[in-house]
Amino acid sequence: MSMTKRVPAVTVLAGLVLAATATGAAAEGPGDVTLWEDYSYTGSKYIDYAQGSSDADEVEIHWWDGDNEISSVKNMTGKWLVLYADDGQRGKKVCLRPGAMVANLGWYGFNDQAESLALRDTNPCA
Ligand SMILES: [Ca+2]
Ligand SMILES: [Ca+2]
Repeated sequence: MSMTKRVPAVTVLAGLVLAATATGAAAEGPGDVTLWEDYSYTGSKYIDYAQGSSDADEVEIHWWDGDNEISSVKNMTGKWLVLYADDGQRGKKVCLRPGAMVANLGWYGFNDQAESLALRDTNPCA
């Protein structure tokens, strides 16, 4: 009967989720913000930040490894991802909705511009 088949399937799925959480190393997983040097999620992965890893969810992109180089982004968090053109969450910004995947930040006029980022509960660009 179908009910007996569903139970193990759910158990396996829960196990996978727990395993991913336990390792903490799953790239681009739920809760992660990932920034790449090149278009379409390629090149150096300069930022792979797990939501909640810092108190204010504010991240400084390294001046040498990432500033003015970021071209694609995945926001796998439940928050708005804000990219700033200057260090310290300042300057021109672009706001990407929860779950946003942007293969080319040029679509937002923001290719090779980000120097810092933050996660926010509401859209600060609205
Ligand atoms: Ca680039
Ligand atoms: Ca920076």
